[in-house]
Amino acid sequence: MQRSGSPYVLWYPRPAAAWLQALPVGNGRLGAMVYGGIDSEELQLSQDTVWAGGPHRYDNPRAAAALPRARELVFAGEREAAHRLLESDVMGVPVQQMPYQTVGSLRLAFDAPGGGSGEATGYRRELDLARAVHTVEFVREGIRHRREVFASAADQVIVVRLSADAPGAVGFTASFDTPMAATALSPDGRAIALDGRGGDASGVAGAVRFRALVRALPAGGEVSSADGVLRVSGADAVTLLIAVGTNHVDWRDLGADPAARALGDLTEAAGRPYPELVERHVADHAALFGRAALEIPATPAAALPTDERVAAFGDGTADPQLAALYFHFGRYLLISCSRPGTQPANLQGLWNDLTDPPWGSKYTININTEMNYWPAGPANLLECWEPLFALLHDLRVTGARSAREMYGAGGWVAHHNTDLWRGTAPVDGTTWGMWPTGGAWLALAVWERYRFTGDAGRLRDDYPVLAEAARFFLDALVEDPGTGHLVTCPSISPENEHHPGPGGTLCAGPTMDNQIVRDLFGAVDAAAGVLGLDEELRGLVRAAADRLPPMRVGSRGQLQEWQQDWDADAPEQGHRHVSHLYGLHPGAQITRHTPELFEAARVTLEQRGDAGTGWSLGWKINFWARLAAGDRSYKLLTDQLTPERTAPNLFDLHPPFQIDGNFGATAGITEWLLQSHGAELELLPALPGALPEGRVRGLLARGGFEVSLSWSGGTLTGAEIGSRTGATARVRTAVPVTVTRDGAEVAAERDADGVTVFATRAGEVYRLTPHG
Ligand code: FUC
Repeated sequence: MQRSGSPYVLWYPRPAAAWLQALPVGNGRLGAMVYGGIDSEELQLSQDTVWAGGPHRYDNPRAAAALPRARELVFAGEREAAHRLLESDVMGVPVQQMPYQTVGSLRLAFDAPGGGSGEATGYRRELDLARAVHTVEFVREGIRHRREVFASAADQVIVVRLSADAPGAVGFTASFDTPMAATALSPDGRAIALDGRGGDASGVAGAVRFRALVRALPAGGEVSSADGVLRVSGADAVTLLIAVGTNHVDWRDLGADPAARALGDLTEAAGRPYPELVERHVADHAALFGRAALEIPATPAAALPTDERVAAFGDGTADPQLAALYFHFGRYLLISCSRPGTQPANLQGLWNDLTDPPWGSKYTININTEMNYWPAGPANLLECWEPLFALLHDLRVTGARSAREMYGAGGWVAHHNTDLWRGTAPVDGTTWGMWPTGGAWLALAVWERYRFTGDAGRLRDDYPVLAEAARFFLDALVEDPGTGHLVTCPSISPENEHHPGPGGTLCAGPTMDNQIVRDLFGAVDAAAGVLGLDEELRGLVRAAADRLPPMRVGSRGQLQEWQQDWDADAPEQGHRHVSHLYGLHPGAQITRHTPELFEAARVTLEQRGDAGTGWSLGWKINFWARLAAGDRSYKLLTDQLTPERTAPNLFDLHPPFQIDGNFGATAGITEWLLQSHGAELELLPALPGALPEGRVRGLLARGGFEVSLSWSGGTLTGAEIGSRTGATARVRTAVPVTVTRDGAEVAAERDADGVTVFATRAGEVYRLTPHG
C-alpha cells in the first residue's frame, strides 16, 4: 500500500457504493470499475469494441442535391428554411450514430470464514497510479485479506488476486450480470463465460458479438463451475483471469471469433505465475507513467481520503498538492484507456456501465475527442496518442465518401461526431451536426505530433490524412457573396446560437472554421515542405489561406465568434463552447505577438464567465494559461475540483461523467509550467500563486525537447532541457539564465525580450541556472 498523502494514490476508507465511487483500471482495450467490497466485489467490465449497431454508412443520398440550396438560404439569412432543408435532406440516416455499450459485471460473493460475519476493521482501498494496481485490505475474524486488481496491457487480461494470511480462507462464488442480450455458461470446470451481442439502435441491427471469459487459478482448495456460476472454496489464494474477445476487426469487418480471442488471451496469461503477471504489468505501465512527474509539497490536508480532499479543496491553497494528484490521475487515465492498437478514448474514455450512455459515449469531435488527447504531447505520452491516428486513417476512407457524395468534393470530411463505424455524415440535428470542420481539427494532430517529435518518417505516413483533409476544403469552401472571402457554408460555431429559434446556429465562415482551416492549410504547406512533396498543393493552400476571413474584434471589444458582430445578442452569453478561442488554444494564431487579438480573447473570456460544464472549465484552464493568467487559470481548476464537477473517484463531471474534463485540466496544468506553441519554449509562463514551490519532470515541448524544471518562491530555480532533434533552443524565462552542458558553459544569448537562444545537439541535456 502507498502512504496516504502520496501524489500517486487515490484512497478511501470504505468500499464504493456507486459507480462514480468505484475506481478505474484499464489496458486500453479492456477496462473495469472496481468497487472494493468486503462481502462481495463487483468488477464492472467494458471492452472498447462493444458498440451497438454494425458496419453502416450514415450519408444522406439527398444531401448533394440539397446543399447548394441550403447555402443560398444561409447567405440570404433565411435560417429557418435552411434549417428545414438540412434536417430533411442532409442529416445522416439514421440521424443518431451508434452508442458504446457495456459488457456487464463480474460479481463475487465471498464466503464468510467460519460462517461468521464479524466486523471488518482496518479497511482501505486504493488505486496506486504509479503501478496501476487497485488494492483492498481489511481484517476480519483475525484474518487479513488482501485483494489486488489490475488490467494488464502486457498480457491482455484483467487479473484479480484474492489472498488472506490464513490458509484456506478464500472462498467465493463468481457470476456475470449484464443488461446486454447475453447468455452465461460454464465452458469448463474452472471457468465461466458470457456470450453477448451489441444492441440494435435506430434501426441498425446489433452485429458485435463478444465473449467475456473468467478462469480461476486457486492455490489449494477446490474449484468447480456449472451453469455460469464459478465456485471456489477453501483456497489459500486465488488468481482470476478475465479476458474479453469480440468479432470486431475494423469498421467494416466483424469477422473475428470472440471465443477464440478470449481463450487465446486467457491461455497465454495463464501460463505465467501471478508474480510474473504483476511484474510484467507494472513494468509496462511504469515505462509510460514514470516519464513525467509533478511534485508539489504536501500539506496536512493531503492525508485525507481522496473524495474528502475534493470536498475540502476550496480555493486550493490548503491542499495545492491535489493538483499534482489530478495531473498524475489524468496521465494514468490516458495510459489506461488509449494504447497502440486500441480504440481511441471515447467520451468516457473506456469505462461505461450503460447500454445507452450519455451522448452514446462516442467521439464528439467538435471539442471532446481533441481535448482527450491534449495531454499526449506535453505530458509525454506519445504512444497513447496512436489510436487517434488509426482513427484518422479510417476517417480518411469513410470521410472521402461523404466528401464526394454529399459535397461533390475531393479529400475527406467529418462533421461533429464519429463512432466505431467511422460515421462522417452530419448527425443529431442541424443545430449541432452541421459542422464540416471536425475532421480537419482532428487531422491537425498529424502536424502537432511532428512538432513534438520531428519524426519525418511518421509525418510521411500520416501526411495523406492532412493533405486530403485540406483538399476537401479547397473544393468545398465557397465565396461569401457579402465579403468575397472563402468560407465554410453551411456551418455553425459549435453548438452556439447567434439567433434564437430554428437555424439559429447556422452561418457561413464562423471564426473557428476560419482558424482551423487556416491552421490546416498552413500545416499542409509546412509538412509538404518538410517532405519535399506536392508543390502544386502548397500553392493552392497558400492562395486559399489568403482568402479566408480574418479574425475581427467586435463592438464590445470581444473576438467575434462569427463574421458578423452578433455576439452581444446571442441568446446564451455563458455558452460552454468558446469555439472562436481555438485560435488561442489549442491553436496559436492569438499570442502576445498579436496584442489586439490577445486582448479581445481576454475580453471574450470575461464576457463568457467562468461557469460551464467540466470540459468547458478544462478548456478555460488552458485559455487563461495561454493568457499568462496563472491565478485565474488555477481558479478554474478550483471550480472543477468540487463535488459538483468531480466525482469521488476523480472522474470529471459534465455532469454526467465525461472524461474530457480530466484530460483538458491535465493539459492545462502543463500549460502553467511550460508552453511551446510559439516558436519558443516558455518556462513557468502562468505559474499560479497557490503553487509557490515545486518541480516537474519530463514534459515535452514542440521543437523536440524534454523539459524538467523547479521553482521556489514562485521563481525558476533551475531547468534541464534535453534535446531530441538538435534544434536550436529558444527559451523564454522571467530571469536571466546561464546554460551549461556537462558542467561546461554553452554559448547562449538572451535577447531584449527575455528569450535565451542556444544551439543544441540531439541526445544532449542542457542545464539552465538563473543568475543575477
Ligand atoms: C458537445 C458538448 C456537450 C457534450 C457533448 C458530448 O456536444 O456541447 O456539452 O459534451 O459534446
